[in-house]
Amino acid sequence: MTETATTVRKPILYSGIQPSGNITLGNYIGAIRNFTLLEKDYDCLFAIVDLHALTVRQDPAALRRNTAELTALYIASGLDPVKNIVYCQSHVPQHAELTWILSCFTYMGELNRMTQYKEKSAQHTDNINAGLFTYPVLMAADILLYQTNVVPVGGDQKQHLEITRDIAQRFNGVYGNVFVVPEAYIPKETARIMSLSDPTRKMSKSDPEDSLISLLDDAAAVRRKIRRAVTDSEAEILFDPEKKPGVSNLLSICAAMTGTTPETVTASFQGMGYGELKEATAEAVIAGITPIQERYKELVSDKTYISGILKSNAERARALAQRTLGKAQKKLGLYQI
Ligand code: ATP
Ligand code: LTN
Repeated sequence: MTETATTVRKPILYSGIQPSGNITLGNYIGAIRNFTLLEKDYDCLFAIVDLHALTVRQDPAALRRNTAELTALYIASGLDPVKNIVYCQSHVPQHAELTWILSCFTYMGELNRMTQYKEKSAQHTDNINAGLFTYPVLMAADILLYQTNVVPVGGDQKQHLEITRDIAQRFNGVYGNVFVVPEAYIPKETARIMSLSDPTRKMSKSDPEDSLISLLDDAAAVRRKIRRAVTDSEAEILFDPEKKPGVSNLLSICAAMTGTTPETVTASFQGMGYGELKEATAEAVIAGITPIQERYKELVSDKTYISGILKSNAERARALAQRTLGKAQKKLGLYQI
């Protein structure tokens, strides 16, 4: 039988992570791992959003290193950089160009309501820059440039997705259907991994080393950090994120890394102590991240591999982005030459 030449186009999925520190177990469980589960059903773009990272002061050498590291970790975690477009935001100038256009379709009042802006400006009082304020417009440009249908993100990004939809609808309302209005994909069952030193806050890659597990931590570091993780003075193993955030965080991590639920892990630890739970959690993390680290080492041992991937994927992304940007420019009446 001959195969028909018709290829059904898959919906487009877009997501991004900032190269603002060591990629954490939270980033893996909350984001990267879900991407690997979704990639077969979508045409995917996974960005290293380095322009977003500039909203907080970055050390140049660290930013360069983190960009290469995140690229390699995306691939080492299972994302195919040929089937998907794994690329770096600053390599595609269309992001910055569309941001300007979209900022003329975004209201100050809308940006003022953004929780992330309020939080980050409270955290960095010495550097409340305009980029921090217009961060969601750049994020809208990222998404809208590729006619994205679906955006998998954590719950913290829901507001940014809503403003993206509002901007797209506002623009389309005036100029016709230029942008696809994207949907957020926020998996309910995905655990929010909390800081090991303060389990009431989420684990963040820009926080101190002892509060997070990096995907590149060796086994000894994982064991040490989990052993020191803050729990409480009781002894009972219960999954109750409100009353027992520390223990519940360990149960969530252990469950996510063994492919089960926190309730199942809780049941299997009845009659045991925190020491045993910590040990089992550490071993589950080590078993989950070791294969990623092995693949990572192979990828970075070839000095030209990562830059080659970034170069070819930037070209693919630019071609797609230019189609949308050109369409928007034309509709706006910017003189075409
Ligand atoms: P930063 O410390 O620079 O703010 P971050 O670690 O919070 O960084 P982001 O780059 O903002 O990470 O987020 C990348 C992705 O990882 C997002 O989809 C986000 O929802 C997810 N994510 C980040 N932290 C966690 C966490 N602790 N648990 C689950 N998912 C997370
Ligand atoms: N703001 C997001 C990172 C991000 C993003 C995007 C996610 C930038 N552009 C486009 C999805 C789609 C964050 O901080 N997690």
